[in-house]
Amino acid sequence: MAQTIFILNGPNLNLLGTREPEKYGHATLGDVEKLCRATADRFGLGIEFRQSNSEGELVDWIQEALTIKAAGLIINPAAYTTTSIAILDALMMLKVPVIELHITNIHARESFRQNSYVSKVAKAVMAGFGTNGYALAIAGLAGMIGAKEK
Ligand code: CA2
Repeated sequence: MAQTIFILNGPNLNLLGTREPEKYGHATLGDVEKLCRATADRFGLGIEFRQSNSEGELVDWIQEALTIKAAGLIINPAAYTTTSIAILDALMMLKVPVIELHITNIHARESFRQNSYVSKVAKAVMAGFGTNGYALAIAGLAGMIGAKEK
């Protein structure tokens, strides 16, 4: 059976492609989901691609990833990156690789975006590649979990 990876997106990312295209590009979250499906498929991986504006729902989904024995998890925690100990605690329970992803290079932006709780448990961090970073993160995660390109 195909291994499944979770790709979680935090608050306001549902508006991707509709605001600040100079920072975040023109792709919508629907476009990003398609990119992720196509990329994961190359590696024979299934995906659960989700977005929530609610911290608790993101925590529930991380716990679900644990329950269904997901093979790995990619998260763009958005503003919860620097505030959510609840998300950090949930991620700490996972035994599989966690990849933190940001569309922009948070280290070149305001200092308040740079102190990430999620980085404390992330096996790798992807930042600044625009929405193409999602495809790069899937390829990197595939390598970590031994999923070979078809
Ligand atoms: O660069 C990233 O991916 C961020 O995680 C995006 C977050 C920001 O708080 C982080 O510091 C960096 C913001 C998400 C807002 O999403 C929108 C993007 C485009 C248009 C509207 C909302």
